[in-house]
Amino acid sequence: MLVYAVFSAGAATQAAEHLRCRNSVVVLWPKLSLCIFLSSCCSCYYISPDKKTWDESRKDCQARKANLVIIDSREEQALIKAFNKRTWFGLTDRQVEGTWRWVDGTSLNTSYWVKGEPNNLQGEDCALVDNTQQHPVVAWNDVPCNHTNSWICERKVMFFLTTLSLSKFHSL
Ligand SMILES: [Ca+2]
Ligand SMILES: [Ca+2]
Repeated sequence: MLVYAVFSAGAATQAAEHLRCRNSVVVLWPKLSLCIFLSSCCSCYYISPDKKTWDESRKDCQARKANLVIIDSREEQALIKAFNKRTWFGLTDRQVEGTWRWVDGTSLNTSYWVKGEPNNLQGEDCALVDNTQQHPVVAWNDVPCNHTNSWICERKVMFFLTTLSLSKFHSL
């Protein structure tokens, strides 16, 4: 079973809609974060209410002991699309034009670019999720890194549902 703990005001409704479809449990939490518990791994997310450049967004994530989200499954991409916000995530081709890398240095294997993207139209080196796309999953576009957008941080957590407790959430 998949259990999602949602503690975001803005994204909670959208995420809850998404999660209901997946027969999951949603737990509301009075913090701007969201945790997903799978059988083998867990991630907590932060969905920003404000907007910053890609670099500023990444710094914000690092200050939360996290990083811009690395999307490594279709399910995770669908979840992030379901937040329905125009958001930065942890993918850039800044170092080598056309070679997209995640913020942990790993290369891009599976991608969800909108048709015609990435096009590097204005020297576009940072990727975002375009919430205006109708497709439930495909939504990536490359845009200039100095544009300001909302962002999503991800932090992997090392505990399982059985050990879930209020104190552990607060310690995040
Ligand atoms: Ca580029
Ligand atoms: Ca583009």
